[in-house]
Amino acid sequence: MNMVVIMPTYNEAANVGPMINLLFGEVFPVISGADMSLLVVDDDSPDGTGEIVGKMQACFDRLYLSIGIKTGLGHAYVRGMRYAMDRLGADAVVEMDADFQHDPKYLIPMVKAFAEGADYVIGSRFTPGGSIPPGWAWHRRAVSILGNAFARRMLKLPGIHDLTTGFRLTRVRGVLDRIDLTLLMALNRFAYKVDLLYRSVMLAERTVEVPIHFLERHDERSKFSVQEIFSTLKVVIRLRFISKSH
Ligand SMILES: Nc1nc2c(ncn2[C@@H]2O[C@H](COP(=O)(O)OP(=O)(O)OP(=O)(O)O)[C@@H](O)[C@H]2O)c(=O)[nH]1
Ligand SMILES: [Mg+2]
Repeated sequence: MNMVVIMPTYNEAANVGPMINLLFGEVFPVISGADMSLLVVDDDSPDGTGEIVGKMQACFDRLYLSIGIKTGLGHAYVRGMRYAMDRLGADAVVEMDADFQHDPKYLIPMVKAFAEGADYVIGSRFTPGGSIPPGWAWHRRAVSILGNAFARRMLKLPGIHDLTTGFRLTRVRGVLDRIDLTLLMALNRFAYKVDLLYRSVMLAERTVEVPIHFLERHDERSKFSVQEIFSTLKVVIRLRFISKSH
């Protein structure tokens, strides 16, 4: 069983090396029942992230690199998902950040849930046992909590507590291979995530949430923006109308 962790990077020179070493050194070896690969999807980062990964490929057979131009996070994921399905023969893919906000240790319960029959596994910050960073300012916490509650109601997914998380595992056959990735909304932004989640949940026979503690970024640079919030709300509202008309 071929599992490909897809990790988009843009200016992650400080994080990507330690992340690759942690995954191949400590996490992948303790995962049984899946052959784990890592695909870094870099958008020609000016800080040399791609070169670091390129050099490390000499040490790790199952480390892959796709370099492209920067057109936004969703497009990077689409490129990575195509690569994983078409060239690496992935049976499942994982979406995961490179900046240590997603603790790689959660891959272990996520792959386990998949091995036990889940088609879609959500690394959830809002399910009991999960959390958002306690250091986040109140307004950022409020946006995250209220935004999720709104999306959950609008999309009528009461059983799903985290619709905007970036840490997810998807079965290829029957789920990812049935989604036309080019049609996803807001691929130039983070907002594509809620569209992809909605479609995946609709296609998956079994969706499971695994609680995660979402960590603070390693450096304190943050791209949290009002534009991203509005873009996500817009996608949720459009999805609601699309689902109604069916
Ligand atoms: N290839 C690619 N990767 C990206 C792009 N934008 C973000 N990323 C990567 O996607 C992951 C998530 O992006 P972040 O910038 O950490 O987003 P975030 O966690 O919502 O925001 P922060 O609070 O800034 O960490 C990281 O691994 C980034 O390096 C992009 O346009 N292209
Ligand atoms: Mg981040």
